[in-house]
Amino acid sequence: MSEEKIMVQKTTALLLAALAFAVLAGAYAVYAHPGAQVQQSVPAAANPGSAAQAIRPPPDAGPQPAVQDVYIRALGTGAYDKAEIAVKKGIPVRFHFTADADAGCGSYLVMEEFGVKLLSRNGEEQVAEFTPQQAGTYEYHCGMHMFVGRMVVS
Ligand SMILES: [Cu+2]
Repeated sequence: MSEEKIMVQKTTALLLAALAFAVLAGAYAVYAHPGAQVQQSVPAAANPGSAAQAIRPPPDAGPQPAVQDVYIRALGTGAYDKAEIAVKKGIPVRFHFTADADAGCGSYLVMEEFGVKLLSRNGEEQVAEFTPQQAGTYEYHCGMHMFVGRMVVS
């Protein structure tokens, strides 16, 4: 009799355990899926924001400077402060030229390809504007090529 009781109790315990498992699994299935949908909706809701950010970079990274400002100085030592400058083609260049008072003939700068002829007196700045359309290397120099620099267009 007592063994039967134990068997019944064991069977009942197993059934209860199985039932409890089924209830828990069901509860998990019911609650986990809505939860998963909520978790999915969070990235989905974040996607529009990141999509907007993905749309923004092109305008931010895309627009090129309206003008490229470059600064060249003829020094009393007989050379320009920059032996080489780099600019992008298709974008206007604003070429700022200044010669030190003791720069001698360096106070006159020429860049034939772009019709640039600038004379800086007493350290005053002179500006020329032009737009290089072709990649290449162009020389700027004084009237007698003692001062020489290069502008690289890419
Ligand atoms: Cu010279």
